[in-house]
Amino acid sequence: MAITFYYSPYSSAVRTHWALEELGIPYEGIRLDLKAGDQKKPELLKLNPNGKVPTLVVDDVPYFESAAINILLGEKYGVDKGLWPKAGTPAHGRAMSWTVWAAASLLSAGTRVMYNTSPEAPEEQKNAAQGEAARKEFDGLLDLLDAELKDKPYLTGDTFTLADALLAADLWWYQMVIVPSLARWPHLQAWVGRCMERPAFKRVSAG
Ligand SMILES: N[C@@H](CCC(=O)N[C@@H](CS)C(=O)NCC(=O)O)C(=O)O
Repeated sequence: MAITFYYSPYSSAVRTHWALEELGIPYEGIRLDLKAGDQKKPELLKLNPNGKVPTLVVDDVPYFESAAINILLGEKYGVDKGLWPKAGTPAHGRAMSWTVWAAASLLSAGTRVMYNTSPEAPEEQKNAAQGEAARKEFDGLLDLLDAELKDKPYLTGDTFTLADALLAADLWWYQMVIVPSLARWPHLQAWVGRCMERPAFKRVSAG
């Protein structure tokens, strides 16, 4: 097995970096300088036509889109290690669904909140009404996540999985950019805290 991971810190690649560290499988990490445009170099575009991080190459097969990569990692290496549920179980349904929910539903609302309200976003692109609508949608999604975590410590039940890693990685970023306090969502807040206590996350967040 040969795995190459192209990444940049504080990016969508944290989702995959965390998963790789949890799995404890050998991989070569190649850090890209996004500002310098490393991700758009022809050799990188051949692996990831989207020109972004993360990109993962497993035994010469390239993968892009972090949710797809993490699902692949879970299916291929996570089941035996108890980090990804077995296909056909209710926990597997939850792990798949929350992974895609984070990448499609929550990220869509979160990105719109950021572009319409964050001080770092260009002023001329901001629209207050859209920002308000996106914030309502984003907060509502966190409400449902909070309710989901009311009776269980992790997204699929009693066990931490790579679905928790992916969504908690996003919450880490959201806390930095659009939701500094999670106090309104106590179950979600406690879950984020539990996930971030994990040594794998500590290694990744250290840079
Ligand atoms: N949906 C993609 C998003 C990837 C993405 O937007 N990556 C950003 C960093 S967070 C990037 O590489 N940006 C550099 C660029 O767009 O040139 C995924 O989850 O893999």
